[in-house]
Amino acid sequence: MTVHDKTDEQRLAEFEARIDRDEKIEPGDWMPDQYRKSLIRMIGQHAHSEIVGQLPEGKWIPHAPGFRRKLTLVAKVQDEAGHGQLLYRAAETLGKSREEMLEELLTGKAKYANVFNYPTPSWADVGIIGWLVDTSAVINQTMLGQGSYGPYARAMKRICYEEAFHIKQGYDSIVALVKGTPEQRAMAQDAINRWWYPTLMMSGPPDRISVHTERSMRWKIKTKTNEQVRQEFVDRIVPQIRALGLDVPDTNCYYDEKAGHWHYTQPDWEELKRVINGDGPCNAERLGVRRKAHEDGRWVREALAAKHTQKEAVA
Ligand code: BYC
Repeated sequence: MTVHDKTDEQRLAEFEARIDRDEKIEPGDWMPDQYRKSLIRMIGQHAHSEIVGQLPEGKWIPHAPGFRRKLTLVAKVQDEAGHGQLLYRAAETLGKSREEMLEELLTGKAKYANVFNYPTPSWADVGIIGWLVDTSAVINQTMLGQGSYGPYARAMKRICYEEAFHIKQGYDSIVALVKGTPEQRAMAQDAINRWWYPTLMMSGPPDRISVHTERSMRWKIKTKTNEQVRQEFVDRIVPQIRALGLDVPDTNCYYDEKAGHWHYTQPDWEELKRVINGDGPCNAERLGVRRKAHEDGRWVREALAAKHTQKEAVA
């Protein structure tokens, strides 16, 4: 019997057996349509998050306090662009073109991480994104690195390595503020107050209302649920915040001895829905900047395409 003689049920059973054995699925392998679609959706959204995610911090590059902070921030923002490239490439292996994905981002059809639709009015926001947002991202992406699709899992390993460095740069700049003047310490606290709930939301809606978790867990697209990832984030970050003498902006956040976890107040899930569907404080601004950058870069893409055509004609 060749692979072509098999029924869809047989193929699905073999595919699921491979997943159960923790084998990686590679681009040319048979996979259920829904597995392919789910990965394209998730990797595409992830790529968009890296690209749009450059903007809230990037706007601080000209205003970074000092040469060393500026250099580090430029490198971090460039890393995020690189992650976007890696991820678009990983999604392309599943059959969707980068142009289609970018079109969906620019027309507002595709989602990207909620957190990047919040403003960054102070320098402390840059530190908090590096420290809190990247910690949440690394916990999630370490989990995704155990996932079943080879190209995505491998991209995660490289990305997590760089994100771990981003956490250090964010933490380091917050430590500098905490050790500074009372005004600087207040800036750090104010940034935590504003980013706490959006960062909690970053791990996704609660498991009871998450649409994709069940199937994604079955096929190891995700290897932990949204709530497991969020709890890991809270357990890691709360002691760090308190160790710096800062407050978690949740009066009902306490260590639950019996559960062995930090208890926290649930975010406003209606806010997450609004923000990811286009109605957050900065959605219009972020997409506006992306659209302009896309237009500004058109001549480069056209010049490259012309050069390519010319080479083919000569050959
Ligand atoms: N933001 O069924 P659910 C970074 C959507 S960037 C936006 O739970 P799933 C960085 C979800 O997509 C790293 N949308 O979904 C960069 C779905 O919508 P659709 C960002 C969200 O997929 C620069 C619907 O809500 N990380 O580190 O099982 C500077 C239902 O949700 C969000 C990634 O992108 C959200 N927070 O789980 C600094 C990781 N939550 O498609 C840092 C990859 C939910 O049905 N993505 N939605 O219309 C994932 O791990 C998963 O997609 C999620 C959601 C955990 C986010």
